[in-house]
Amino acid sequence: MSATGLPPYDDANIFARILRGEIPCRKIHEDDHALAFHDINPQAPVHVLVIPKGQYVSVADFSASATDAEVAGFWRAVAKVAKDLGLEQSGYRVLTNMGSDGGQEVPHFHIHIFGGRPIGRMVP
Ligand code: D5M
Repeated sequence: MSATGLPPYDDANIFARILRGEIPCRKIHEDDHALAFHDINPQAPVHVLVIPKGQYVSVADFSASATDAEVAGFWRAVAKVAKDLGLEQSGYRVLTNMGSDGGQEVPHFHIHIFGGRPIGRMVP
């Protein structure tokens, strides 16, 4: 655990490797604060991941440690990607998993965007 009580960032995680260009991704968007790419195991016709460029483990770490510019830039990128993918009119879902109970597999904060069909009510 780090001083915040959250786990330390592991820069060997798969999204860190994508950010460093060590492994490929199907990129949709990139700017100063965010990278968006298609999920390798899509759960909907559109299933995209948006990740911050900074090293944050989870939404808790991002919220505690990112600058206001990073937070704003990241969320603007999420909305822009959904809009650019044509999801705004029909709608979409954004979701993040945090920690073991949340089912988080990759320890680099990321938002899932699901769309392209009715996603339905979310129940665990
Ligand atoms: O979800 C982690 C997500 O990351 C899961 O939907 C698969 C996806 N994933 C894993 N590796 C890759 C690569 N290499 N490219 C694209 N997508 C990937 P979580 O919220 O952590 O459970």
